[in-house]
Amino acid sequence: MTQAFVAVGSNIDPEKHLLEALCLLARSHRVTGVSTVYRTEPEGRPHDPPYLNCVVRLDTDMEPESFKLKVLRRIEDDLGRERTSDRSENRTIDLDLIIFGSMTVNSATLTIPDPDISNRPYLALPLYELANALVLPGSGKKIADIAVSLRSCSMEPMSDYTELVRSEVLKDAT
Ligand code: PH2
Ligand code: MG
Ligand code: MG
Repeated sequence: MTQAFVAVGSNIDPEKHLLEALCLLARSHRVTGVSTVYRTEPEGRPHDPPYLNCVVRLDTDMEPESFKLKVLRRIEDDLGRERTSDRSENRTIDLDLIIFGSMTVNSATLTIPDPDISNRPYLALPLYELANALVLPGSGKKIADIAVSLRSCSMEPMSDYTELVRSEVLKDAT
């Protein structure tokens, strides 16, 4: 069993899609933690709608590549995610595998830990909330140090919505 962390993002009808995606994920996997959900400014494309972002922690028996393709990619497809050559296109849901136990992966289709953890506050701060002692496999960087270095960036916590998501997704978690 491996403990993995998945980053969740949406900027098309995000309240609906983030909750739906996590309910689907919880059908096949034990989700053991849901970070605070934040409303965040779109990174890179300032005129796009704002995002909702969070990170979830779960246990899996799968290998990282098949978890990505058979679980995360399927949920993205089910929620109508459209893929274009623009990697920052507005999206119904984005599910990124960012940490997979103590593994590092560097393949054509997957890089773990996700290099964006070091420069995207919407990844680093929720990850720190769920795993404050985490040391990133490979680089040895502490998530605590990264989170402090990125702390100034603007992210609005969505307290009520976070509680709603947790009550649906962590129902059966012990
Ligand atoms: N994802 C992107 C591009 N920009 N901005 C925010 N705030 N949140 C995201 O998840 C995000 C983004 C492409 O992956
Ligand atoms: Mg992404
Ligand atoms: Mg993605």
